[in-house]
Amino acid sequence: PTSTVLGYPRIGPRRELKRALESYWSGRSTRADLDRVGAGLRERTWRRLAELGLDGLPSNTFSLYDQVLDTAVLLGAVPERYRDAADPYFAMARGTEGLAPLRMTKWFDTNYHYIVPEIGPDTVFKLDASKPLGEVREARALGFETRPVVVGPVTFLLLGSALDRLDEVLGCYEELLAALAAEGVAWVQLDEPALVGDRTPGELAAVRAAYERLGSAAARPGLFVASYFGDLGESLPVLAGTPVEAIGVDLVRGGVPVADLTGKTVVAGVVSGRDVWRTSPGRALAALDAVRAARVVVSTSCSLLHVPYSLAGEPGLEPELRGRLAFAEEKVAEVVALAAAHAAARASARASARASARAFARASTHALGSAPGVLPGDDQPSVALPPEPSPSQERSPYAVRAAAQAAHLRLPPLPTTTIGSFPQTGELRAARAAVAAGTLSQAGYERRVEAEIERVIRVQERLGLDVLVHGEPERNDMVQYFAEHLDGFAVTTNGWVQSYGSRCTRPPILHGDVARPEPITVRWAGYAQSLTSQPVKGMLTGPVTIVAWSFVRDDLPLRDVVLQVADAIGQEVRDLEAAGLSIIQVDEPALRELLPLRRSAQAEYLEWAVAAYRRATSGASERTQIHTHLCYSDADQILAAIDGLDADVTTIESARSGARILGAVSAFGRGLGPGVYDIHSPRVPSAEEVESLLRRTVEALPVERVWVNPDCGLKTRTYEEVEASLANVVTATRRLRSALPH
Ligand code: THG
Ligand code: ZN
Repeated sequence: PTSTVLGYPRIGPRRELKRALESYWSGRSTRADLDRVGAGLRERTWRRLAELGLDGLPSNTFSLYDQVLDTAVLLGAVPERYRDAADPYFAMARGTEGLAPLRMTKWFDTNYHYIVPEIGPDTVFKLDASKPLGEVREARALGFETRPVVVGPVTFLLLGSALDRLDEVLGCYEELLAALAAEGVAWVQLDEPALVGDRTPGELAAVRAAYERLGSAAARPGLFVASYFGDLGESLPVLAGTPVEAIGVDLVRGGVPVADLTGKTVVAGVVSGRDVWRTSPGRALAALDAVRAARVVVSTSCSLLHVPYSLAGEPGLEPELRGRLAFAEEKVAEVVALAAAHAAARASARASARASARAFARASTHALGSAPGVLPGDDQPSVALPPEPSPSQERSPYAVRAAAQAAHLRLPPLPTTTIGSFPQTGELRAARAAVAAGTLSQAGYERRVEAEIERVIRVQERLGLDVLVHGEPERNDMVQYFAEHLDGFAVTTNGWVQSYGSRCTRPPILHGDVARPEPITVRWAGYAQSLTSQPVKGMLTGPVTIVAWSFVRDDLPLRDVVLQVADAIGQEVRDLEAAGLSIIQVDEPALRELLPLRRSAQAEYLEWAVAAYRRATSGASERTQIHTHLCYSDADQILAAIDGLDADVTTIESARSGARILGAVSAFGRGLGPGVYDIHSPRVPSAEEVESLLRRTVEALPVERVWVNPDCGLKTRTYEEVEASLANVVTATRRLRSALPH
C-alpha cells in the first residue's frame, strides 16, 4: 500500500453505535441487534475508505466499547469475577448490579478514556482471536483485504502495570500472528503509543525482546509497529534493530527519524489525527521527502478516533473557517492525495515541492468532490498577536485572604456545600432540543432555566446547606457552553468524538482570538443569589480545561491561547464578584491531561498552566473566596501545581483516591473539602457513616480548614438520591458541630 490510516471513528456519523449500545443496555434490544449495527458501521467505513482511494485498509479498529478492553479479552485477561456475568464484556466496562466496573482513565494526553486492564497473580493469559479474525473475514466477504490493528504487548502491559508478564503475553501474540498468517493476512498493526513516553532501560530491553521474539515467529504477517502522540526518541533505534518490517512515526508531533531505516517501511504520519486543520502540503511533502527508508507509506499521525466523521455534517459552519478544516473523511482524502503527490515527486526528479502541492490541492479536492474555500497552503498568515502580558497582580497571602473572607462570609465551622451541578432533568434536555428545533423561544427556555434554578435554591435552603449553587441547568457540556459564549470559538452540530463507551463530546473549534463579548454566567448566578440570603457559589471552568477539550488553532503557542482564555475567564470572575457572588469556583479537571508525555517538557507546561489559572483568578478581591475542585485520582504527579493554583478551598474526590492524596492536599495549608460520599453510585450514605468519616477528618486536619461536600457534581444523579444524601450530610455535620469546643 501507499496510503493508510491508523484507525477510524466508530461511534457512527449519526452516533448510531451510541443509540444501539444504550438500547441494548436498557434491555430494549438484543445483542444480535447491537452486532448488526456494528457490522453496518464497519462495512460503511471500509467502503468509504476504499471509495476515497485509500489502499491500506485497517480492520479491528471498531470496538463496542474500547480497544484496550478488546485487547484484554483477546489475551484472556478477564478477571474471574466477571466471567459469570450475562455479558462479561460490558460487565467489565460498566459494572453490574453486584460488580463494580474496571477502572477507566485517560488515553495518553487525549480526552478518550480506556479501560485499565486488571492483571493479577490469577490472570491466565489465553488467546481468543475471534474478534480480529472475524473482522478480517467480514471485510474479505465484502471484497476488502485488511490489516488488523491490535494494541501491542508492551503498551498493553504498561497500561496494566504488568510488564513482568511479557513472556506469557508474547506467547498469545505469537499464536495470534500464526492464526492471522493462516488466514492469509499480509500485515498486522501493533499499536505501541507507550513508546513515545520516557522509557527506562529495562522497558527498552522489553521492547527489544518483544519484537525480536515476534519477528522471529515462524509463520506471521508483516509486522507494523505503530507509534503515535509524539516522538519515538530512544525507542526508535531499539525498534529499528528488531526484525519488524514497518514502523509508524508521528511526523506531526515528532521529528523525521534520524535512525537508519533503510531496510524498513516507514509509515509516515503526516496528516494529524489530533486536530481538525487541513494539512499543509508543503510541510507534509517535505517531511515525506526527508524520510530515508526502503518504502514510505503516507498515513495519519494517530487513529482518526479523536476527530469527528465529516465536514459534510456541518453545513452551518462559516465558509472561511470551513475551508480551513478537515475531519476524518477529509483527512483520508488528504492522505490519498499526499501519497499521489509524493509518488509523482519521486517519479520526476525535476518536480518541485510547489508542483506537488498543486497536485495535492487538485487531488484532495477531487477526492471529496467539493471545492475548498481556500487553497490549502503553508502560507496562511498568522493573524493574531500573542496577548499583552498584563502586569500580573497577585492575590494577598492566604492568611490575609482567609481573615477577610471569614469576616465577610460568616460561615459556621465545617461549612456544607456541593460541587456545582444538580441533576439534569429530561425536561431541560427536551427544552434545549426544542429551542434548537425552533419550537421553543429563547425567552421561554430562559424562564424554564430560571424555574429550575429557583427549585435548586429552595431544595438547598430546605436541606440547610451553607453555600449554595445555582445547579448549572443552562449548561449541556461546560466546555461547549463557554465556547458558545466566547468569540474565537466555533461549535459543531454533529462533530461528535467518543469520550468513553457510548459517551461523546463535541469539542469546540478554537480558531481565532478569544474574547468575551459579554458576561456568560452572571445572569444565572446573579439570579440565584437574588433568591437567597445564603452565599451562592459562582461556577466557572478554567482556561486549561476549556482549551484541552477543544480543537485549538496551531498558529500560536498553546500557552498564548490558554492565556487569552484565562483573560476571558478573569473578566467573568470580576463580573461575578460585582454581581454579589462572594465565592467563585474555577475548576481545572484537565490540568493533568495536557501534561506532556515527556518529563523534560512537564515543568514548563505546569508553570504556564498554573500562571494561566492565577491570571484568571487573581483579579478577585481578597474577601472573595476562590474554590477549585479535583475529581481525578491520578493527581499525584501534579500536586505541586495544584498547590500553585493557590485556591482558598480545594474540594476533592477522596473516596477512591484515598488518604494519600488527602494528606498531600492538606499540606497546602488552605481550605479543604474531602468528599464525604461517592456520587458515582446511587447509594444514599447514612448520617452515621458521614459523621464517622467527618470525625476522622477533623482529627487529621485543623477543623477550621475543613469543608463538607459530596465528592463530585450531582449531574448524573436523581433528585431523590441527592436530597436524601445531602439531608444526611447536613445532619452529620450538625451533630459534629455541636460537639466542637468553642
Ligand atoms: N466535558 C468535556 N470533556 C470531558 C468531560 C466533560 N472529558 C472528561 C470527562 N468529562 C468525560 N466525561 C463525559 C461524561 C459524559 C459525557 C461525555 C463525557 C456525556 N455526553 C453526552 C452523550 O454522549 O450523550 C452528550 C453531551 C452533550 O450534549 O454535549 O454524557 O464533562 N468536554
Ligand atoms: Zn469531580
